[in-house]
Amino acid sequence: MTDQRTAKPVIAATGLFTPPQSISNDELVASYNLYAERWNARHADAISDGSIDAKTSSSTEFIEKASGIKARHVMDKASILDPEIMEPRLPERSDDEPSMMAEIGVKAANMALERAGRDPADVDAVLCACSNMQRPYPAMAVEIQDALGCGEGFGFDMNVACSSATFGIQTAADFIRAGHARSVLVVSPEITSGHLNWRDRDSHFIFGDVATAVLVESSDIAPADHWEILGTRLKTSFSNNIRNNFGFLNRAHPETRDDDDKLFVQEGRKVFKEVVPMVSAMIADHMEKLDIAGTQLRRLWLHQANANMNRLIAHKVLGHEASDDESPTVLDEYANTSSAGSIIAFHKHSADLVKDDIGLICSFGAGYSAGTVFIRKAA
Ligand code: CO8
Repeated sequence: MTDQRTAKPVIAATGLFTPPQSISNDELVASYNLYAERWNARHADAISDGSIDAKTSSSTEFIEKASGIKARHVMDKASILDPEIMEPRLPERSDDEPSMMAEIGVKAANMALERAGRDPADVDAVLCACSNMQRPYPAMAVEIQDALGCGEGFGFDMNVACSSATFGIQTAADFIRAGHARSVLVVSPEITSGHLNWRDRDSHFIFGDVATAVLVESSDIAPADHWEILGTRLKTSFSNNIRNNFGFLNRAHPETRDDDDKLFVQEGRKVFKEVVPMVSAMIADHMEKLDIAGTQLRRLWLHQANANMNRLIAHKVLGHEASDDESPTVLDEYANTSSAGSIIAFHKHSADLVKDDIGLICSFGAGYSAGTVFIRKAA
């Protein structure tokens, strides 16, 4: 077993699964505007007597300017874009088949394991850390553990919305520090398209589907080319400004059941205003604790919700306007992928860093919740 005096948690490798289908802003807006036009025609009388408001059009220019999002990957493009459907259509699978979330999680996990040269049988624990679970039980993590062939160990699901992956990394690091595990997979399959209201102009552009995996290991078994975890910190503070009321008790009050309001809703502007200072202060505090100055930070892999939020946070942390190299974005291609966003940014934009470079993985979102993970390249 691990010598607890010397074992340190590290990031050994990451993996990414990107769904092949993608929707551009122009395609999304065309579909929404056709839906809105047909809806207005169907409700013409009520609109003209003033009892309901007409739906106004969405716009590519607004989306790009307000969020930085240009496209999003999805598991099923055709049905989302069909103005008569506007939901993904993912055929139900039998209990003997892999569930869709497990399937894409396994793809990302296998990439992380291959990159680390790790035999799945040597993984001690699997955490499925994401915003929406496909079912309550058996846990998605246990299915992933089985599908990967992870031998004897344990797995469980955890949900802290957009912060799930960083909360998972700290949990994995704590298992390693305590000697409970030496190799832990944190898997974040996000099928956000299933919980997004594609008929809501305010939010229809925000999310995309993806899966990521982070292999957190004890330094004594990790490949030489790893990232030391210098420190992790988590924070939550209750807010109703980002909410999803989907739940098993909804069937107990069918009279108020309405598909549209049991999906993702948010007060985007309030979130923006409240979360930017909260996260900036949290990062500054954690840096002080770790004795890291802004000038020492080579790169920030921030949560991917909004390009303008990231610009403000990065400016505060670094003390100057961040370049794309210092604070890379994946919003243009992936949109907001909830817990996976900062991990995609790290996965795609970390290979060029060199020994002793220091960076920050940071996520934030519903709860509110936020997590910071400072790392240093070991070789
Ligand atoms: N097209 C054209 N105009 C629009 C559109 C549109 N699609 N949408 C809104 N507008 C209009 C509004 O009507 C408004 O018009 P007016 O000024 O006349 O009233 C105007 O544009 C401005 O609207 P907003 O104030 O809403 O616009 P913002 O500049 O604030 O931008 C954003 C909206 C992009 C949503 C922005 O507020 C934002 O990104 N905020 C941060 C949100 C955030 O970080 N949220 C985190 C959510 S993720 C999370 O934690 C939970 C994950 C759960 C996953 C669930 C999967 C579904």
